[in-house]
Amino acid sequence: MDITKRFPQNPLLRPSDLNPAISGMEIACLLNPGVFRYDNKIWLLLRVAERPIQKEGIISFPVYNQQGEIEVLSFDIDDPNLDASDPRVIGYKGEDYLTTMSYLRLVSSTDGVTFKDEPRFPPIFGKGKLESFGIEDCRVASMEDGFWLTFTEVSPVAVGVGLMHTSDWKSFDHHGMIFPPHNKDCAIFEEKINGKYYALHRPSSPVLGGNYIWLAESPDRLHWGNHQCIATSRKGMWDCARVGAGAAPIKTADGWLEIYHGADDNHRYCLGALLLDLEDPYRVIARSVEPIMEPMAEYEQTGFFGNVVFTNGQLVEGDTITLYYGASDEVICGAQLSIKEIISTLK
Ligand code: MAN
Repeated sequence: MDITKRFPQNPLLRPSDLNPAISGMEIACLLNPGVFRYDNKIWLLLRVAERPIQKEGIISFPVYNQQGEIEVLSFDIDDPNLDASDPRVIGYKGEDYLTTMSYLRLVSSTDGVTFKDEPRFPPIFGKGKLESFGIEDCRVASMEDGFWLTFTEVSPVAVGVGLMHTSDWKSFDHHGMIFPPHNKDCAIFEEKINGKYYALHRPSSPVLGGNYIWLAESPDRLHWGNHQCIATSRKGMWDCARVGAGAAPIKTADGWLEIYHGADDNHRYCLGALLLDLEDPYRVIARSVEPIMEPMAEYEQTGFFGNVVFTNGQLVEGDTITLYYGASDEVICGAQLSIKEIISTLK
C-alpha cells in the first residue's frame, strides 16, 4: 500500500527547467538526487543525463574518449546488430553503451519545493577511464567532517561505486572506486556505530545469488570489509528482480530505517523499507512486505523509462521524511512519509 504524500507541485523539476551543460546536447532526463542542507538552504545533487538532439532514424549519445574529450557515437536504428529495446542502454555487436551521459549538478531551495540552478557551483563530470560513460545516482552522507559522496561510475569495463569528499562543494577529494564491479547503490551511514563506519551497497552476482543489498564496515570509509548480504530479492513479490539501498539509513528509536528500491521482472520500481538493529546493523529486524510507494501518478508511470520511483536522497525532521525522488527516469519529485507509519507497516 502506498503511504506517501506526494507534493501537489510535482514534478518539481523537469529537463526543460535547466540548460544543458555539455555544448551541443539536450537534457533528456533528471534523475535520483542526493539531498543535503548547506548554507541555510536545501540542496539537491541531481543526476543529469544528456545526449545530442536525436535525428530521425539515428541513435546518438556522448562518451568520453581516451583523451577525456566528449565524442558522439551514432548508430542507425535499422542496423541489425543494434539492440535498442531498452531506452537506457543499447547493445551493439556484443558491446553495451548508455544512451545518455550522466553527470552531477547542484540546485538549491529555501522552501524545499522551488529549486533553482546554482551556476556558482560547476557541475561534477565523470573523469578518467572508469567514468567514461558518466557518473550517476549520488548519495550524499552529511557527516561531522563534511560531505561524503558515493556514486555509480560507469564505463565499458565496469559499473562500480566511487567516493568523493567535499566541505565546500567547490573542491573535491577523489578517492577512486571503493566497491568494484558490478556494484552500485552505496549509502554510507551518517554516524559511526561502536567506532566503525558502515555502508550499504549492491553487488550483483551473475550466477549464484543476484542483485542484493549488502552491508560492509570500515575504519576510514576508504577501505571496506566484513561484507554480508542483508536483504535479497524475493520471488513472486514486487522486489523479485533487484533491490538496492536509497539514502543513508535514518536513526530511529526502533532501529536504522532504510528506504530501499525494489524492481520486478518488468522493471517496475517501487520503494520499501528495512529496519536494522541499532547496535548490530547486520541484523534485520523487519522489512516491508508491500511497497510503501509505487509508481501511481501519471509522471511516475510515463516518461523516459516509465513505472519508476527511485530515491537516494531525503531530509528528516522529527517524524517526517521528505523524500526527493526520480520519477520515470525523467523528472524530480518530492513526497513525505511518517517514520512511525512506515515502521508500523513492517513485518
Ligand atoms: C541501468 C540503469 C541506467 C544506468 C545503467 C548504468 O541500466 O540503472 O539508468 O544508466 O544501469 O548504471
